[in-house]
Order: sequence, then structure tokens, then C-alpha cells
Amino acid sequence: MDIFNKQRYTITSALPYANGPLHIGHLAGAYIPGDIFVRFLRLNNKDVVYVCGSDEHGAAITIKAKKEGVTPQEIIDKYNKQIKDSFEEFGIAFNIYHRTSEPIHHQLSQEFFLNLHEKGEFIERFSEQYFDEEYQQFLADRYIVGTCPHCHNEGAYGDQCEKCGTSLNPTDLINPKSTLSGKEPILKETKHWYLPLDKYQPWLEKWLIEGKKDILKSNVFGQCQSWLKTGLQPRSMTRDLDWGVDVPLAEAEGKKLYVWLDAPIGYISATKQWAIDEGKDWELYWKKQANEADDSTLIHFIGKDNIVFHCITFPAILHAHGEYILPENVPANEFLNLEGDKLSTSRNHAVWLHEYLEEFPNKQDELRYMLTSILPETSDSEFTWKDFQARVNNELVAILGNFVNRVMVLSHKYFEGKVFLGSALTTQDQAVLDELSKFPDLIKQSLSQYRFREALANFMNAARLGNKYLADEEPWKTIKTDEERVKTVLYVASQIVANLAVLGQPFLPFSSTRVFEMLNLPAQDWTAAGEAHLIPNGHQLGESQLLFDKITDEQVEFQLQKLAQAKASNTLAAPKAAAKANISFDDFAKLDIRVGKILTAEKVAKTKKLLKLTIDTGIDKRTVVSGIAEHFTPEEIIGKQVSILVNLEPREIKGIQSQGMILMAEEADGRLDFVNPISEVSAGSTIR
Ligand code: B3M
Ligand code: ZN
Repeated sequence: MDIFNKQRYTITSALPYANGPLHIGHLAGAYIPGDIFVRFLRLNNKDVVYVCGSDEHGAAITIKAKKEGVTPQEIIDKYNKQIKDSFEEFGIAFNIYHRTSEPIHHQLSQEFFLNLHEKGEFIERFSEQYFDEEYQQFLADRYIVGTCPHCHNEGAYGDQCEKCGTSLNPTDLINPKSTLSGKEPILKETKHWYLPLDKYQPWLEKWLIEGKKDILKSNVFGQCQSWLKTGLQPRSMTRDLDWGVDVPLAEAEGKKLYVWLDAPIGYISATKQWAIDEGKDWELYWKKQANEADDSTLIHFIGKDNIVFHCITFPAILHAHGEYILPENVPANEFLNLEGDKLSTSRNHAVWLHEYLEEFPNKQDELRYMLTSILPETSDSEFTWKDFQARVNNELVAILGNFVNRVMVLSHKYFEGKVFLGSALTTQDQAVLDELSKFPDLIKQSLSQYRFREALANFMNAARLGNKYLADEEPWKTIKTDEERVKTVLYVASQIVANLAVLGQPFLPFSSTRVFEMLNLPAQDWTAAGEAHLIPNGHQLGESQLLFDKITDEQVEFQLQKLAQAKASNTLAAPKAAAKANISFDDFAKLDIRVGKILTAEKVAKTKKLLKLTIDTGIDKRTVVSGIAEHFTPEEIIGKQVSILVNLEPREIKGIQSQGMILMAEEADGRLDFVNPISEVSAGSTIR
């Protein structure tokens, strides 16, 4: 099926939780691909609505509020504004950026719930759940901490242990504590409404696995297949929470809809609001039409952690409702890493969009270009600032910017900025124009398969074609002998520039606008793409502008410093090991700790971690084997003072008698340092 053959499209990008700012991982997952796709559809004059908005419900919001000591309302207001402003400045072209806290959304979510409830689609079940007696409330998974039954980490959450990664149920935790009161919660019976996903399994297998085998990206299809293989279970669609959409049943007082029930409905309520604002009919974009061929084509752009909800849960809900269209595709991306490490909001290991926009003013397209080049389309990928610099300087500046600039400058220099067809087109000219005419289809082909990296690479190849043409024709030489020929060369080159402006619009919208301005041409849609004569003979060009400039080493250094600082302050804030049990003074007095001096140090052969040290203890000179080789080189520690436990029973390590132990300070992240006196004291001084 040709995805671009349809008339109407409903395109969504995941609704970000309004509990923190956007970072490049979000952009690479759901927003850059969605935006490129939508811009392409619009260029092809399709009827398309592109919706998004803030996801303002769920424990993600209330936990953040508690952490910052403010109300959930303050959290969503703050982050909704920040996210919305960043998207706008970055140029993500939503038709509407809505909020799930709006009444229109609460109402529609309740309608959905009631529709399913009245059809008898939910199973009602009682279960025992943790309840905080002091706060008189049931505890969401994240509100319960305790000891992980697998790794004995004492800070595991009710849904997951972040230390060993195991996913948990609250009742799995040893010693559960409420994060609200700090007390042990009680188990209390509560009723919830479950969506019987198991019942929809046969339908899902048909619709998704049989029907979309060749449509879904392999990473998405693989995940879906493995869930269905495991077998789907009923999933609770309600929660005992005090923040969210009320369950619209008298007997469910105080209960809210599960955030993953209401959030995707947010796409629909956003469309409804947009339709009200714009005088459109929202049902055309969401409801099944009398004639199936008139149905809108629904595509969800998301990150991989949301696949289950968009491929299984939400379609099951839409299917159960019956009046709605189902997604055509869910082109989810994998994760983006940063400088060799996972992106992390809590560790502040991220490139934040609002900070980027401040630190790199008017460089939206540079980040768009970088992220599009490295989109994690089929597997995780990595952002580094060095790579950002290289791609901007060696590709945007050196290839695209340079070509456009040369054509503009030469045209102004030789012909006062006028484009003329001088002597007749040569066969080389014709060949170049023929080649140029192939790019629109190449790009379209790539986009139709959600291969955005490939599409962008094709676009850049069109710029390379222009550079090569100029380099081959050398108009700066020909100008001395054949002005008419130079007119034609610049005519052809200008047509390439005009095509780059057209073809670049989905990827680099800010730059394309600037190129159209430079060319003194109105923006053109995709029907113009590949045309050989977009600029008429005799056309007057506009002023030349700088398209891109280089990213400096200082800028890269600044960003790397920022990340390093975040890392350093994290380590300081990292939770420290719990205190050990008390010991008696007598126990302590048994330890004979001295100040010693490292006389020699060498690596222990065939080990990674071990150094063999000779220590002057003041009492004797002795050998100690110490596991510090990954932290210190022998050269840098010789002559240093250390603290050494001298009366530790000797041990044989890798065939060496180790007599005593060097005391080390250990950071939570594993970094080691020596414990030594501020000023030099003589070897053998006691430590007590
Ligand atoms: N807010 C989860 C997330 O931000 C969720 C997406 C909702 S899409 C309907 O990853
Ligand atoms: Zn664990």
C-alpha cells in the first residue's frame, strides 16, 4: 500500500508528561519523525491534522509535585507552558498542542469509559492493595518502597527495582513503606474495572500480527509478537488516586481513570478542540466513515516504551468502542543515548531543548539535522557533541550552505543577482537536471517507509550534486572567456538551489524559508520538486544570507563541561550506603591503622584491578596487594601517604602475600581515592 495515496491523515506524536522539560531523546523518538512526515503530507496538499498535547495525569505528575513541594496543578501549568513554548520555537508543526486537564478531555474520556461499561466490556474485580492509613489513601505503585526480593536493594519501588531492573508488584517488596507517611501500609480491598485484553487477543492477532506484518517496523512488530505470544492479561483501567479523570460511576467515588486509558484519548480530544477552533469536523479524522475508503489514516509517532499502549491497549479500546478508526501504523523509534550513557532526567544527563534553544539561538535546523541523521529508527543510537559539530561543520556548512552561498555570491558578482539562461543547455547540464529530477521520488520512497535518515541523506545528495556541478564547470574560470556560458551554469545551479529549498522543507524548514527568501521566490509545494525551471529566465534574486555557521570547539567544550558538572553533582547527591550496626570500643581498638608511604608500585601480571605495593609502615616495609589499578597508575602514587590497616591477617592474592590493607574512600559510583593526612606525618603514626 502506498501510504501517500490517501486523502486524509490523523497524525499524533506521544503526549509528553507535563512533569519535566523536553530533551533530545523525546525529539528523536516521537517529534522529529512526526514533524517531517506531517510537513511532507502538507507539501503534498493532503488533508492532515497533527495533534499533540501535555499528558497531565497519573503518578508521574503527583510524584513530581510532591518532590517539588507544590500542587500537581502548579506542576502541569509550569511544564505544559515550557514544553509548549519549546515545541513552538523548535518548529514542531502541530495543528494543536492541547492538555489532558481540559474539561473537553475529561468529558470525552468519561464517555469512552461509559460506552465500554454499558457494553459490558469491563470485568469488575476486587483485589487487595496497599493503603496508607495515616493519609487515608491507596498507594500507587511508585508510592511504595521496600526491599527488592531479588537483589535486596532497599530502595526498590512498587513497580520496579531500579538497581536490578526487575519489574515488581507492590506486594513483592520486603518491608514495604509508604512514601507518604513513611509507615508500613496495610492491605485493603478495593474494586477496579479491568479491560479483558485476553478476550481481544484473537482479534489483535488477526488485525495486528496477520494484518500488519509487512507494515509495522520490525522493532515494533517484534515487541507486539512477543506480548501476544506470552498471552495478554486483563488490565485495570481505574486507579485509586486523587489526581486524574474521575471514573464516571457513582460506586467508584474517589477513583480515577488509569492514565493510559485517558492519555491516548487525548489525541481525540485535542482534535475536537482544534475542530472547534478551526470550524472543522473532528469526526472525519477519527470516526469510521460510511465508505471505508473515506476513513482517515491514523499514524502514531512514539518512542519504544509506549508501543504496548499504542499497538495493543488503545486499539483494543477503539475496537471495543466500535465507531473509531484504528491506527494504520505505529512507527516507534528506539532510544537515543548521550555521550556513551543513557539519557536520564533524574541524573540530569540530557540535552534539554529549552537550554539548547537559548544557547544556540536560531539554530533549530542544526539540531533537527543532527537528530534526523542519527534517529534510532531500528536500534538505539548516540548523540555526541563532537558528532554534532562535525555534522554541522562538514555537512550543513561545507556542503549545503557552501553551495547555496556560492551560487548567490557568484550571481550577484557577475550578473547583479539576475538569473539568465545564456547559451543553450549542454548535455552535461541536461544530465544534471535529469539527475536532480530523481530526488523527489527517492525522498518520498524513504519517507513512505519511515526511513527518515535515508530521506535526509538523499536530500543532502542533491546538495552534493550542486557542489559537484560547480566544481566541474568552474564558472569563476569561464567568466574570463565566456560570459554566456557562465549565465547558463548559474542558471542551472540556481535551479538546484531552488530544488533544495523545496526538498528541504520537511527536514530543515527554517533554512528552506531562508533559501526561498534569498531566491526571492514564494515557497513551493512538492509538485515543484524536481522541476528544472523553477526560477524563470531574467529573475532577480534577493540578498544573500548566511545559512549555517560553524560550531566552535568552545561551544562543544562548554556542553561537555555542563554534562560533566551534572555528573559530578549527581555523585555528590547519590544515596550513601546505610550505616552498619554499632560495635564496641574494644572492637574498634583492635584495629591497628597507621600512616604509611608507598615506596614502589607495579601492576600484578594478568589482572586488571591489582597493584602490588611496597609500603613503608614505619614499623617495617611490607607488600600489600590493592585493587586500585583501574583508578591509579603506579607512577602517580609512588611517594604518596596512605592509611593502612597493618594487623589484618595476611592473605595470599594471585600468589603474592598481602600484608595489610590500604584504606580507600569510595564514591557511590565506584570512584576511589586515598585517605591520607592533610600534611605529611611520619610513617608509622597511628590513626585512631
Ligand atoms: N505520557 C508516556 C511518555 O511520556 C506518556 C505518553 C502518552 S501518549 C498517549 O513516555
Ligand atoms: Zn533489585
